[in-house]
Amino acid sequence: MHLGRTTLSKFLIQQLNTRSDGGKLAALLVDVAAAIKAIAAMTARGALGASLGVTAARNASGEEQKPLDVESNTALLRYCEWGGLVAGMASEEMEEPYAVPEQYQRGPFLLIFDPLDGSSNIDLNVSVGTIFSVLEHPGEAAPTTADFLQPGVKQVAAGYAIYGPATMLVLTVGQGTHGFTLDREIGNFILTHPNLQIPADTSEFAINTSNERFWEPPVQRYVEECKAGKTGIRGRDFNMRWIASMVAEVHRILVRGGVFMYPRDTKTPGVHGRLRLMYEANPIGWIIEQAGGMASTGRGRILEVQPDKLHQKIAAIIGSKNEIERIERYHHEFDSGTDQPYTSPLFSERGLYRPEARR
Ligand code: AFP
Repeated sequence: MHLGRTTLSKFLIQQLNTRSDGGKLAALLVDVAAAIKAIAAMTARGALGASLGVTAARNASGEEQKPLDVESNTALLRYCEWGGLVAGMASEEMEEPYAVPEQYQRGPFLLIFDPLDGSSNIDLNVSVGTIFSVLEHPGEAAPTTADFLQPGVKQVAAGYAIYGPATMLVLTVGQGTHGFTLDREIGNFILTHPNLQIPADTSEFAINTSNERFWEPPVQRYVEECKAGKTGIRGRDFNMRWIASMVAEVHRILVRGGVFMYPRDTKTPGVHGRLRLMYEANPIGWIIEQAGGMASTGRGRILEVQPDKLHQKIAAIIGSKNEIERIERYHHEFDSGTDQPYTSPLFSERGLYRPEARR
């Protein structure tokens, strides 16, 4: 066993030593990591645990809750509420923010999380994850919902865990994106992937193509061009992957490049995307940016979007820089009516996106 390895706590102490509240932020991230280890143990039991199937409950977005969604949520609350580090927490699985119980001290941070992302995969033994984001609490009193509604540029830490063949924790505190692997024998996260960098170009994309008819034309155009491969204007073949677990998708992109899209669509009237701004898009967006990639709605930087609701959904197009710039250009050309003629049926005379239907 190599004893000189960098553990998560050592790494955080070194990275955060210039912040006046760096010790507290490091301690909070160590608590989050402890919750993640507990969730890793629960998910690893698979069918041997009693946590597969669904509960009768639904979350704030009306989706079925699995027992492991609820247990992972509870793990994060219990591990992080007691230490005087958070003023409150908000979760994809809870309608309202969670106030720190009276017996504990309130701390300077707000913790936001999706306790088990990709939970539709749990029963299939496919990778799932946890996503989290840390903000400063702007006040002294118990936080209100409004205190949580800060744009992603205000995050002071963000990360995700992936429960795959190995459990990994990937995080940023604004000085690059770094990956840690859980050493199960000693119970520590060890720095194994320092300074992850996403290649600027890629030939791989991830999107749920069953939604194709609901996409906007710029996304239609991009995907059509990728699918045309060598025979089209891109002049090279692309590959496509879809795991239905954003964390697993993003992890692949961090390691070998790619584009992940859950774009704006017309599937559910009035809802402009599938992913949650505060629980998924902001933390993942910052991690991607810190690794040299981009995170966009198609029309601008995700991290600059001012949230107006805790459970707000948003379009997310993230990954390799040159590809995201191209997709943003396609949106701009579409919005300004300067895009090229396109043969998709959606553009036909009776199509959904006739020129006069454009905003
Ligand atoms: P769940 O956590 O409810 O499974 O949602 C996962 C997710 O938000 C994201 O991780 C996936 O990319 C996306 O949903 C998958 O959605 P599809 O149902 O369109 O495959």
